[in-house]
Amino acid sequence: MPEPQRILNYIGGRWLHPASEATLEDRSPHDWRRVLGIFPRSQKEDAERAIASAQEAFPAWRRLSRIKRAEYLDTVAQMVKRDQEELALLMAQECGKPLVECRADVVEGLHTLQYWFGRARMPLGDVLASEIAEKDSFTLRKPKGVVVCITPWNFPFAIPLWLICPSLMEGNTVILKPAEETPLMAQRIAQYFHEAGLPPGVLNVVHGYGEEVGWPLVVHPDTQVVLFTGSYQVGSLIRQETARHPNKFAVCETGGKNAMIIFEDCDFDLTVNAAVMAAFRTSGQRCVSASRLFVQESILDRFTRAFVEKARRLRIGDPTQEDTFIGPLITPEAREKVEGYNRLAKEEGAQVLLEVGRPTDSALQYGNYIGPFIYRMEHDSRKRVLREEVFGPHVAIIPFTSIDDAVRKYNDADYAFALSVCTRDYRKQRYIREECEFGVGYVNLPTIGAEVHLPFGGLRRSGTGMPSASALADAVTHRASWTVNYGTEIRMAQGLTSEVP
Ligand code: UN1
Repeated sequence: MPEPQRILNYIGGRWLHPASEATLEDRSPHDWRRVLGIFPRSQKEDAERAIASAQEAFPAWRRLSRIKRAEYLDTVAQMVKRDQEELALLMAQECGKPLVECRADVVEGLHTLQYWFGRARMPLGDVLASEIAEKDSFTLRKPKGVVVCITPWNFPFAIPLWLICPSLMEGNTVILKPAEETPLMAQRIAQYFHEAGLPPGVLNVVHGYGEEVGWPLVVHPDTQVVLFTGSYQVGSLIRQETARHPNKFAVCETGGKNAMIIFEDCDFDLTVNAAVMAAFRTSGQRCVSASRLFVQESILDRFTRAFVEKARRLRIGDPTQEDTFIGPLITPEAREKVEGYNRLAKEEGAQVLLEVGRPTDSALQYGNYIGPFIYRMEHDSRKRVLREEVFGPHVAIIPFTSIDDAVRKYNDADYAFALSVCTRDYRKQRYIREECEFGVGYVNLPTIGAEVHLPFGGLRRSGTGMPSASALADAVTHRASWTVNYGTEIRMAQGLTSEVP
């Protein structure tokens, strides 16, 4: 077995041990005995060091031209292109996603770098007329300061870049606190920016537990923005905390209970494939994975048979193998949580259609593997399994009769993130779009696979209602107005007199 890699904090352009010297282990989801990396268990002191360095770097960074700032993203993009395959393999080992999905995650990160590089040359505000002919008004964006990015393990490359790239390009400095399950991928991101020659302190990375090093970043008066992707419980604490500060703002992406609405006139084979992808890609561990399939009663049996048959045949295995569809879950605790929900579904009266469980293959015995769990259940908002986010290959098939019945059942939920409607009827497509609450919507597609130039975010428990990805420019900048008088005297708008006695 190869030696575990040494992972360090990156603060002020230097690779540092945490002040306490304490460390944590980064384990392989495929073989939990295997330690891939040793990383810092940072504390408040380390967080404060990173904040001081980000604060110090801010004035010079924001004064640099927007286009020059963006050129660092282009430099990193070139390196990522060079290393794509190696990054994907490392990710498969560290986070357990099948290789094809890891490649897409790397490409999504690359697209993010390219998108924000290009966007630097696009307008950053408007020119507006005034009531007074001698005046012009402008809008512009001003960076906010130090941005804290707290990111999950399920997209360990793309999501940190989603948050870092707009923050840096708009002139903020950044502290990344990556998930403790995927520190190696975060280390790679820091290395790229270091190699690109980013000035010290503009990007900092601190590793460790959320409670120990993430929280001090959130509560500190000198951090202005918190960008968080993770659980509703943590996101909600962050929102409450940031609300107490006069000058702090949070954007939180906090999961979903996403759904597909499948009508009898759908393109059947396409829809079955879309449902398999939505429910089981990433083993259901996406914020946008579908765990509720609303199926019109007239095709319920036919759809169920086809869907269950496909799910039964999905290949569970080592994520570094090309033909694996379902890799291991991220941790043993994650698997126990999913198993708990599978049991709960039965207790709540689910009719189980497929329960693959833990694979018996001895090659997978040390991994966090679990296969698909599919059940049929009538909609009932009191059932916890139909309300709570499971984050695993666990999916309910729920019958509906009419379009209004589908809308009512769909909206009867705590989360509102991704929605897909499958029908050939354009009127139904539009009705669903107008009547259902969601942030990321699809027609005749799975609920997964959003592209980086779209806004990405949900409502209710799914987020702050301020989307992420391309929409983040609004969160990391303040839109200021700037009005200039070219006249030789003061003339006021709104009919206000400018006479001064
Ligand atoms: C997530 O689920 O946390 O839309 C992010 C998608 C990916 C991003 C998912 N582009 O499926």
